[in-house]
Amino acid sequence: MSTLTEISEFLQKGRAKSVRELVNRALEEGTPAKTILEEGLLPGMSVIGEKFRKNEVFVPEVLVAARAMNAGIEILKPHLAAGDNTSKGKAVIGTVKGDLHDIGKNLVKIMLEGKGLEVIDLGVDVSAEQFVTTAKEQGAQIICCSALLTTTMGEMKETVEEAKRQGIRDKVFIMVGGAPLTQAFCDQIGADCYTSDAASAASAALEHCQKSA
Ligand code: B1M
Repeated sequence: MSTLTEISEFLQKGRAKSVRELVNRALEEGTPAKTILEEGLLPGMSVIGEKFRKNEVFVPEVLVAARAMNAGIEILKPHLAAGDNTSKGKAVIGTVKGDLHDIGKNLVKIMLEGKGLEVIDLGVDVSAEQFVTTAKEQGAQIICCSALLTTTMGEMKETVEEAKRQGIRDKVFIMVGGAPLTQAFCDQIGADCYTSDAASAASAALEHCQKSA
């Protein structure tokens, strides 16, 4: 079995310690961090997601798998984020109100930092007011909202409306993403940018900062 397949298997079993060891081994073997993420960790989490959907595993198993995933990402972080250190812009990031999923949001954060953006991470369960007030106080050009639940993605519209209420809509670039989102939804709520993955989000954010500099 290849190290990447083993990473996926141990992630599915929620074995954080083994995932850590295997991710380190894969790095030592010269496997690029992006490959370890995309061909080891993410496929493991996809299998868990599919089993969760079919009621073959339940929240506790998903939670330990998520911990194992985060353990792997933590090791990859310096490798994924290795890039330019000069600040290219400032972004506020969070998972929207009512939503506790943070793995995708954390990946977007790592990629943004890798592109040289300063990132203020508000964590999970973040209200529209928190997003906008923080962006205003910190002078951030970008707000990044992540949502994984169909029941919470509507919160992103609140963020767009709150930015209008606080008078900063024309100063802040609102980016949205997460598994249930689409470009059509982004257009419908009046956000500025939708991307389907973390790396594209970081490229779009950098492009916006360069254009508006
Ligand atoms: Co939850 N969960 N979960 N869960 N969970 C999903 C999302 C679900 C699809 C599972 C399923 O049914 N197949 C389903 C949602 C159904 C729906 O809404 N249609 C679901 C459910 C129902 C729930 C609960 C309601 C379960 C319950 O309690 N009965 C509950 C809700 C809790 C809450 O949030 N209030 C719940 C809880 C949990 C755990 C806590 C156990 C755990 C989260 C742990 C954590 O995040 N720390 C969990 C997990 C792990 C999942 C699955 C299995 C995996 C999510 C994940 O991390 N994927 C998920 C199934 C799935 O998605 N297939 C599922 C890996 C991650 C890298 O992908 O976050 O999509 P993702 O990020 C991607 C892109 O979307 C994008 O970049 C990343 C890739 O590069 N991206 C952005 C993300 N944010 C972006 C922002 C951007 C741009 C791109 O710009 C700003």
